Amino acid sequence: MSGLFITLEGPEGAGKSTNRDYLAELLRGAGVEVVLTREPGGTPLAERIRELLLTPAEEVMASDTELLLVFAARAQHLQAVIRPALARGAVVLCDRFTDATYAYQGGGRGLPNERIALLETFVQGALRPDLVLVFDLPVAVGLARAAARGRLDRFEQEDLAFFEAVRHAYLQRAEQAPERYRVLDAAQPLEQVQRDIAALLPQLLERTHG
Ligand code: Z5A
Repeated sequence: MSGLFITLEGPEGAGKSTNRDYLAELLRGAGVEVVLTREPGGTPLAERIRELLLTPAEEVMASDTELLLVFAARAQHLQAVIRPALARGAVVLCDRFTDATYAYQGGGRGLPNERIALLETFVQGALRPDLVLVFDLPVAVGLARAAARGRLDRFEQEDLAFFEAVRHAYLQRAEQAPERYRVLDAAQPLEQVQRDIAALLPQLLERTHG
C-alpha cells in the first residue's frame, strides 16, 4: 500500500473532527488526495452498526457484543473505503480507529487486550495506522464540550471513572510506541492546537511524496 493512514483519537469533545477537517484542508492545499472518514462508520452498512452502538437502549449491550460490532463495522470500512484509498496512494484521515477499541472496550469496559489484539489481526491483517494523533485533555473538559452539544449517546452516559480509564489507555499506548503516536494538548485554545498540527505538515508531506 502506498498511501498514508492517519487516525485521530482521544476522548469525547477533544476536537478530533474539527482538527481532522483542518488537517485535510492543509493537505489538500498541498495537492494531496485526502479521504475523510470515521469509525464506527464510514460506509452505509457500518453507519447502521454505529447507530446500534451509540443509541441508548433498554437492553444492556454485553461488552463482547460491543467489541464484535465495532470490528464488524471496521471490516466493512476497511474493505470498502480504507484499503482502496490507500492502494491508490491517498491520505486517509480517520476519526477514531482501533486505538479507540483498546481505549473504550479495553480500558473503559475492561476487556482483555489479548482478545482485542486477536480481532485486530483477524480483521486488519498487518494494517496499522502510520500515525495516530492523540488529542489529550482532562476528562471533565471533554465531557463539558460534549454536553454543550446536547443529548448524550450511549458512551457519553458512562461515569468519570470510565473516561479516566479511556484516557489512561490512550496515553499508555502512545507511550509504548512513540514513533507512531503524537500526543497533542487538546485543552489549549483551538488556534494553538492547529498550530501544533500545522507543524507536522512538512513531515507528513515528505512521507506522502515518498
Ligand atoms: N467507540 C468505541 O467504543 N470503540 C471503537 O473502536 C470506536 C469508537 C471506533 C463515537 O465516537 C463513540 O464510539 C465514542 C467511542 C466509541 N464514544 N463516544 N461518545 P465519536 O468520535 O463519534 O464521538 P465523540 O468522541 O463523542 O465525538 P465528538 O464529541 O464530536 O468529539 P470530537 O470530534 O473530538 O470533537 P469536535 O466535534 O471536533 O469538537 C467538540 C466541540 O468542542 C466543538 O464544539 C468544537 O468547536 C469544540 N472544540 C474543539 N477543539 C476545541 C478547543 N481546542 N478549545 C475549545 N473548544 C474546542
